[in-house]
Amino acid sequence: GDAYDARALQDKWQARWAEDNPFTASEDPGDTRPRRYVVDMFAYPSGDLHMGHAEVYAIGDVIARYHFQRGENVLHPIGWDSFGLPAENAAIRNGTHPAEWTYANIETQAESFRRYGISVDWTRRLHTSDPEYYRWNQWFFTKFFERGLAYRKDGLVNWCPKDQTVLANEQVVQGRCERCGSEVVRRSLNQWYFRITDYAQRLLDDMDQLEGKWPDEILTMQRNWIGRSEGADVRFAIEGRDEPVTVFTTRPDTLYGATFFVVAADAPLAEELCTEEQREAFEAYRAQVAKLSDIERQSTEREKTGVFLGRYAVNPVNGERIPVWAADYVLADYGHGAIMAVPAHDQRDLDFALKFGLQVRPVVDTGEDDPARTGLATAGEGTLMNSGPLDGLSKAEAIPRIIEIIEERGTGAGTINYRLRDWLLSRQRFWGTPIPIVHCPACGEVPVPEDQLPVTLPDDMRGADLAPKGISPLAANEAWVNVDCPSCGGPAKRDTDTMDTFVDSSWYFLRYLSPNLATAPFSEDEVKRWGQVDQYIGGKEHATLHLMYARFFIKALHDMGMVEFTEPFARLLNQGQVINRGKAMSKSLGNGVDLGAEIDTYGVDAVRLTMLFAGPPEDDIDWADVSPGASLKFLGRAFRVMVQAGEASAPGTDPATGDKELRKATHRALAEISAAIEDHRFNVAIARMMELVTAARKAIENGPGAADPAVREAAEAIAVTLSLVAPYAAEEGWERLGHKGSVAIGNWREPDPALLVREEVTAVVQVNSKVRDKLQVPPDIDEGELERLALASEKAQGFMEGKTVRRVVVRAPKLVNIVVG
Ligand code: ANZ
Ligand code: ZN
Repeated sequence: GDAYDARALQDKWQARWAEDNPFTASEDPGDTRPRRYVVDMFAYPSGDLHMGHAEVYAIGDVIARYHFQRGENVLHPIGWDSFGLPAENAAIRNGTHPAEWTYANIETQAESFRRYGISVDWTRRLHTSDPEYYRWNQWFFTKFFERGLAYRKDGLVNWCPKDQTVLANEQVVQGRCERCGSEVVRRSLNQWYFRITDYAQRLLDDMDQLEGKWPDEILTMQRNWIGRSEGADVRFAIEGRDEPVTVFTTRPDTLYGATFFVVAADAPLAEELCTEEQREAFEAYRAQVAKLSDIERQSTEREKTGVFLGRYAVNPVNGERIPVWAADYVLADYGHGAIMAVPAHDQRDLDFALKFGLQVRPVVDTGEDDPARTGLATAGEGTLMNSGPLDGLSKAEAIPRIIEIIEERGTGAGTINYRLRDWLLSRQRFWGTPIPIVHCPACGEVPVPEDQLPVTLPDDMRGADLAPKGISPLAANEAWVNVDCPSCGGPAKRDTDTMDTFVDSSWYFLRYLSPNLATAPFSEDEVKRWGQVDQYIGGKEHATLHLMYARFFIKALHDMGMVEFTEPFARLLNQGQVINRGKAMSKSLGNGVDLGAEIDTYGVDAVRLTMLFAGPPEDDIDWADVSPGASLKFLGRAFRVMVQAGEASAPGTDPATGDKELRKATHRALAEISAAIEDHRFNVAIARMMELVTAARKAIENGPGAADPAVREAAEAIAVTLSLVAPYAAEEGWERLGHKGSVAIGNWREPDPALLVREEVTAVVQVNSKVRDKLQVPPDIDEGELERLALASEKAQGFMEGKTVRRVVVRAPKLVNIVVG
């Protein structure tokens, strides 16, 4: 039939693509075509693909297909991030092994990806839960361990009471578990970490490479997360204690204004410093603090609380005794967990001082009113006072001066502090990469030697065996846990924790380059050839998680001499969310939209086109505001143009003799579509495709007719450009136009510059019906634009001075009459 039949085309072309594999990247080192590496963030296999997947993969696919069309050697792989809690929770519910749920879902998603027409290289498919993959997580771990980048320590960790596992700081969102939303509590545990803090400064500095190529928003979030602060460490002697206590301050210039000292109430130091007289009050306070969630503690609204510890600290510059308090607004795990309080210039300290009647001493004259009276700390620029040798200096002069002084006296030093914490790696769950360490009573922590990797997960555990217990379920599997020490051969035990799954996703884009390599995580030669990921596409929810971890990983691999570059992703595009009726889709709101149902109703092409036409890719798409039905109608019109042109002429027809107007429209569309795609303005590109279809229809129906060579040229341009967004309609249209093989590869057309030149016409500008200026304008200028140009004309303005514009008559493109009075 001549009508566009989405479903029939999907079946036909899926089978063809499966047979021909047109999207397989060339591995031939002699292939001189430019290489292009496009990666979509891989999928977590939780059920079938949903609307969010449909959007991100539609976007990645336009980009990949554009480069395929340009004749480049494109690598556009696919994989699954297939370890993680949902699989394990499903296994516990169903009495099964997590692998069953995981691999069944992967197959379902793989089918859906094929149906969705994504231009991927299926030969490189990977799953992170395959031992062939995760053995390399273990290999990296042992290399990091050797380099001191992986280490174990006791510490207060974030604990999710529901998932019964620890969480990295990055996985705690406003005090809640990023996955399940439970309120996170603190626990002291011995855990494995990656020393990402060693890279804090490089993570900041290398953002220079990403400026303008990653969204500003992500760079800002990463900068804030790393949280670099310049300042000083200052050591305060504590009466009755041998060791001084160090505080970190960003305002060492205010040292003379420190009137009290505060220790985090939940830090061991507070307990230690508390005197016997104050013990009871302190214990009561600490119990009260322990009950608060992190959300409450971090609230600035809440009134300040605290307790005097009965002891005094000594200011190292003036010998002044200041009282030591414990409070919850000082955090145990930032800086040194203790502060010098300068209430005149720090609002938190001022609130505290006013509540507890502590002294407020301004040391910077900012010209503002006394903070003790106004309740407002003064943080601005000013001149130092009450500060001995600093008096009269500006803040900028005083900071280096006081640092000099404390360094000379040996009571402190200038320093840089980062908010970033080390990456907490251990998880007390089953479905992840086992940490490849053996604990030996004689040898300590022994990494599993390379020839004994992978340490595979046992396959004899299912259902209730996996239930969360606060320690890893693996600990109960004696056959698995008990091993011979790889070093001394004596009886030893495996580490029973598994790795955070963000380890898996930190390097998968390197594995795609040589997915079956059995001797190394990736081929260094292939990495040299392909280089960085040219374009990465995914959600901004990963700003301080995956995107930070992957950056760290690549720097560590760079330092190990394994990769030449220092940043994984040259360019990053964050898509918005697909929402419905103004809200994120959710079961509880009942506003979910089922991708499969949309595809059944409108077809893949129309759903993809709708996603991309809705707006710029970084904006959210409200599915209630878009019209897949209209997309389907457009595809029907586009298809008909291709069919009609195909029936009326044959491939190879010279377009030179064709209708000039249509030829110009075609070449302009080609130029504008290229520019829009490169700019990631896919909606604009589609609007141009729509205009081209309209122009071609006009030429067929009211112009030179379907047999005109310009109609064929336009129809072929429609097939080629449409293939980026609606591959099924485009493939079939291309075939109907008489071509053999897929339209998708190497068919992009460069516009003919001669056909891009725009003609101009003369527009007359009148003021009160007298001609005052003449403008050269394009013949298709719209009225608003012409009116704007006329009103901006200096000559016309000379006759409008002091008068009011009453009315503007616009006859585009020839005439504008400005009526003034
Ligand atoms: C004295 C002072 C005077 C401060 C002043 C600020 C203004 P950022 O910029 O976030 O690094 N501080 C240090 N450790 C803390 C902790 N564990 N919990 C809560 N607050 C802590 O903040 C550094 C400033 O936050 C430090 O500088 C310290 O207060 C406080 F006019 O020291 B300041
Ligand atoms: Zn041993």
